[in-house]
Amino acid sequence: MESSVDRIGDPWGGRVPHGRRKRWSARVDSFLAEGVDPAMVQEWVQAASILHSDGDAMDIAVIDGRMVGVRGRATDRVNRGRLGPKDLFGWQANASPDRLRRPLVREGGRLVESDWETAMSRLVTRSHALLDDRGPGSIGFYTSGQLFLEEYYTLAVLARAGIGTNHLDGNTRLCTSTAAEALKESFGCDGQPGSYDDIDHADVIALFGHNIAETQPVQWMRILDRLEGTEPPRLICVDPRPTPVARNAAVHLAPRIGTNVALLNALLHEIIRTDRIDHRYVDAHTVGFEELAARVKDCTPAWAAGICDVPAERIGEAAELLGTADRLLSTVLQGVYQSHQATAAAVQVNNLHLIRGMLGRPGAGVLQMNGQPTAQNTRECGANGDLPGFRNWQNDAHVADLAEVWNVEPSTIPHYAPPTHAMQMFRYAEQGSIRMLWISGTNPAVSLPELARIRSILAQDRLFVVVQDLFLTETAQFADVVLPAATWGEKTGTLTNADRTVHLSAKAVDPPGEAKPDLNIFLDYAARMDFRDKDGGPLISWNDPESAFEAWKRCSAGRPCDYTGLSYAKLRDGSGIQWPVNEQAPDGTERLYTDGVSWAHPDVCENYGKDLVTGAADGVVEYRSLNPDGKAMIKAADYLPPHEIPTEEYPFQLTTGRTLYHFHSRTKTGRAPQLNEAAPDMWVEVNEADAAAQDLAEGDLVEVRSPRGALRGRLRVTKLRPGLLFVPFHYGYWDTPASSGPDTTTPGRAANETTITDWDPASKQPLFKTATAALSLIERGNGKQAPAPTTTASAPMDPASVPATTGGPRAQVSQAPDTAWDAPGGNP
Ligand SMILES: Nc1nc2c(c(=O)[nH]1)N[C@H]1C(S)=C(S)[C@@H](COP(=O)(O)OP(=O)(O)OC[C@H]3O[C@@H](n4cnc5c(=O)[nH]c(N)nc54)[C@H](O)[C@@H]3O)O[C@H]1N2
Ligand SMILES: Nc1nc2c(c(=O)[nH]1)N[C@H]1C(S)=C(S)[C@@H](COP(=O)(O)OP(=O)(O)OC[C@H]3O[C@@H](n4cnc5c(=O)[nH]c(N)nc54)[C@H](O)[C@@H]3O)O[C@H]1N2
Ligand SMILES: [Mo]
Repeated sequence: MESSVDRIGDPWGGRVPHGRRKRWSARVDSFLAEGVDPAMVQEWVQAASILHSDGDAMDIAVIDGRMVGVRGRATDRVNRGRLGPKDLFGWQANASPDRLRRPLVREGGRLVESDWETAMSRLVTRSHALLDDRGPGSIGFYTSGQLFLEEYYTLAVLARAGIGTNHLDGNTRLCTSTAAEALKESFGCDGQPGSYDDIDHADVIALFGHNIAETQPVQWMRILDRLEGTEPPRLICVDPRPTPVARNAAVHLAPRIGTNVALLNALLHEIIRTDRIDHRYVDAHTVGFEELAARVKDCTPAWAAGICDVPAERIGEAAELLGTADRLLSTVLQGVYQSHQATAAAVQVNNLHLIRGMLGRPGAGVLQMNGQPTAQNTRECGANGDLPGFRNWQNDAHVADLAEVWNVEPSTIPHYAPPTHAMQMFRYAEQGSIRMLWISGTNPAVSLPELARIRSILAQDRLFVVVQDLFLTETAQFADVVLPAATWGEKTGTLTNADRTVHLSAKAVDPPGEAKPDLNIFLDYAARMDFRDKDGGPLISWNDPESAFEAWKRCSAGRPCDYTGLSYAKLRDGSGIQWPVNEQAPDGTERLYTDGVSWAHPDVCENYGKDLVTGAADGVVEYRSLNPDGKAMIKAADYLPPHEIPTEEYPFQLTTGRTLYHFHSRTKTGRAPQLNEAAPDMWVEVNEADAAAQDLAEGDLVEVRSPRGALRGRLRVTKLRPGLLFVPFHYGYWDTPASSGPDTTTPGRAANETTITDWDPASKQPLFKTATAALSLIERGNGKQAPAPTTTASAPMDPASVPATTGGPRAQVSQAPDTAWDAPGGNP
């Protein structure tokens, strides 16, 4: 039966019970603009979501060249037609009147409208001047996890072989560099072992620092459906906040932030103590077990309880579930990745699976999650700190192979040092060795830590800043040249989600004004710079998305992320397909490591591993002696306390993160009315006991001050762990008039005013989750409420005290079963 549901008030829609090992039923969610009914739609254009890493497949409705709505794709393996609130409503931002329509250039200190010829020639003139005077190391590129594969690949070729700079990284550094690093440390190579379909089979699902209900809502719908079906899974949630995941968990552990390694070591201790080990798997497929067993020998639950402030019995219960699971699925995300021992902790989750032999079978898998929709592609294509195709920069044969693909000399490709990570690029810009920074598809003036410092870096006269975006963002206001980009729905490309599913997302409508796809901008730059290969031919010979995809396929051939069996034709119409796709696996590969680990061999592996404490890279000799046969590597790590611990001046721990209705700096979700109104402004979450101790109440305007800076927001009293403050990071400066530049005099509301310039030593991912702060009252709320949703982790302590978050009539979404899919023998 088709139904209509307020998907702001009820973000996950209704439940359809989903039995273990059964096929997940389809439900087609659709939302059309007011006054539009499906019969009026002239065209449905195939796409996939770009507001998280789920890769939910959908079609865009078009009337007279305008987007008028979206509908989930029932045939797709990822979402079976379901969509989350951001996907249902977020597309409206495309048509926002304040989209950038023309390039801007800085004249006399101000940004003024210009044209492509002027803007691009400024860029090219500056590039040539810097190359002549200071060399390729003076130019840096900071890109995204939100463009398309074709765009990253083109950027990687032009930056690494065209300019010849080592300074190319993505905001994926802030996002999933730990996922990549943890996979490299354990399996020798990036590449997600598990599959979303593991949710259908698992009997225990453990979520480590991952609020999947709010950040991948469609996979949460799948878990919720299973909780109502036969043989429901038991959930373990490790999160200091009362997230929807925590509320549905069989065991909820709410540790002190920054103590994940202690907790994981205790869980490993218990599993080893009780000998819940798959010894055959360990012997056949791994190295390093003895070392792990020795290192966690004293890490008892009682020991960890003291560090994590979690009852030892709860740790025991969690260990019991993990140890007795018959199919265990674990997911890991930012509560682990954005802390000081990020890689060390993420690797312990891999260890849990290795010692229990829980890999490569339905329901037995690890999801070292991605966050951004195309972060996987940034990593594969080498637009982050790796060489394209997961090639190893320390392996000369890999560099030579890449040089052959590009028809350049190996010496053209910088590989004398590890590729520069984003935090280091900003350091170089601060110190003056990077003089041009080209920022595409990311908003660092909101998303990087310690914003006062970031502003001062971007504001320097000597730094030439290029910003390629849809809007005049906080970052664009610092630019010397602003390039207007087309986005999702206005350009064609492919994207790969967190479980390696590749989707095609096609152009549905024209971009506004003179805005251009990022691919065309990069191609135009490469042509103007006249980059050549070693025979004098053009370095970049492709000219549109499909030819770029074909070029990438050649680069991926024989590599773990092999795309050679894919084509645009194959990706059209049906479902997304999981890489590797090649002659051996023409229909894709559901799970990696079904028969031991395949890419850890010293000749094949993506890196030779790092010291988890110092981050120092190992060399090939050490690697060969540790792992001559290319098995999975069990790496132990001792717990180290967080770098900042509460003091009298800063008595709280402070963590930051997301809410269901907004995406990052809200350039899209803040412009979709249903989403914006569900969480319109900054708030601060505090535990009821802490609020009472400071005589604070819901709605009070408070200041959160850290050693770096301060922010203000209204107080929300919740059940998060005592001693902790949580703030969302979605909100940029106070109302900043676009023309007058950032207002840095009033206290900010951005979370990153308070965060620290510090990173995990192995993955270089910054620490957004572990700071300290003081909390003080600015102004009594007098009946006001925090602008925080009630449907999420920020639900108020007393539900009756605050009106429930609802979307009203304009948030009504149609939900319809798909009988063709659900019929016996229907689409498999
Ligand atoms: N609605 C929405 N969805 C999104 C996004 C978005 O902006 N909005 N962004 C996408 C992107 S790019 C990403 S990376 C993902 C992120 O997805 P998540 O990682 O699920 O989101 P976060 O809110 O950053 O952090 C998750 C949880 O970590 C917990 N946490 C904090 N400190 C610790 C700790 O020390 N230990 C543990 N175990 N947990 C801790 C927080 O309480 C929080 O609930 O979401 C993706 N999906
Ligand atoms: N305190 C704190 N800080 C965090 C985090 C946290 O949990 N806490 N999380 C971190 C994480 S995981 C992430 S992923 C980052 C995200 O941080 P950012 O990447 O800075 O966040 P977005 O707002 O998504 O910025 C993307 C920009 O790209 C633009 N854009 C969208 N589509 C396109 C396109 O097709 N082409 C171009 N050229 N531009 C486009 C958007 O308008 C927007 O300005 O934030 C990080 N920062
Ligand atoms: Mo992210």
